[in-house]
Amino acid sequence: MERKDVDLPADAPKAFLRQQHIDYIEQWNKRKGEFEYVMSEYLRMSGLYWCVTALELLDSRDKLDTAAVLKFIDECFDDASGGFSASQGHDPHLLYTLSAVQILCIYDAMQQKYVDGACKFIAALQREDGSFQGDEWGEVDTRFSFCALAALSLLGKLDAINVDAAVQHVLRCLNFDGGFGVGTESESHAGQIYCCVGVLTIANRLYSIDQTKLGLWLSQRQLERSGGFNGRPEKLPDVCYSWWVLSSIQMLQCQDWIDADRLKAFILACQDDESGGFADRPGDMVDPFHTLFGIAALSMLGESDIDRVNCVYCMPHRVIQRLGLA
Ligand code: GRG
Repeated sequence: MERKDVDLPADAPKAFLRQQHIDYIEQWNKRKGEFEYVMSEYLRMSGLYWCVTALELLDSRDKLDTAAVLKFIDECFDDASGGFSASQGHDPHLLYTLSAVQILCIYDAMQQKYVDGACKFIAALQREDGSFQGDEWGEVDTRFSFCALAALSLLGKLDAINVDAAVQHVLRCLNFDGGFGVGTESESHAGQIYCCVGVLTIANRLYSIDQTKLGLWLSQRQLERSGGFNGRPEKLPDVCYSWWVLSSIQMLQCQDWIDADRLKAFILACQDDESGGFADRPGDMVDPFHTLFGIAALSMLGESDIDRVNCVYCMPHRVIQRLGLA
């Protein structure tokens, strides 16, 4: 049976458009009054992390005002809980606490109050069964387990939580097909797999799963016509899965099980050669989310114009080395 897929347009970009992407991200952060920018306020801190990381990987930190970024992060820090919010006046959440910690690590601008706050905030969100809720309202998701372990390991403070219980929860979310979902008995999904494999990697517990079975499921995400990855069976390819799938494959060390050249051709075809930036699929609208994950995946594929990305943290590898984590 033919799988859902797309064809790459004959005139789609075939080379990496480095300067256009730098310009696109620089412009995006100047569009403060525009509809799209305003509508993404609820995830601004992560949006900033996507932009900062993409620019770092392109060696272009100067395109963002570092002082303004650090001021924004400080304004999103909640003294009472110790967490960070998406934007000023919003509630703190694990998703944005990880993004803030990542940016602070990239800029080497950590402060003791942030370390103490983040430890307190994250520890308070671990539940008895080892899982994590994202905020005080109680939603539980394997994404939040990753946010907790990634942020604390970047801070050198994994001892603030019960790591073994966190691992046990992730292992309870393992499915018969070798993958992981949002929680127990949830469909395997490449984004959640990245999070769970990330948790197991940070906790040094990858040996607890069948890595061959999972590597096979991940390699089956590559589609025949386009060469791109989907996030689960019977879905269309999307450039962000180039990151979620390939980084997981790297952590499992089975890179040879996919066709890297065809994946690269798909990712390059998702670039917009007029505006810069990447879209989910060729010809669609670009955005900072797909732009970071397109660039980061190309870095893993060895694109020479991009700095090396770390496959666990999605940050420049040199930063992870500076922190003594690689
Ligand atoms: C530091 C890189 C990094 C991440 C932090 C938030 C997080 C941890 C990870 C998110 C992982 C995830 C769930 C990614 C998937 C995002 C996405 C494109 C979801 C869309 O899912 P569906 O099911 O789309 O709507 P499909 O592709 O299945 O049609």
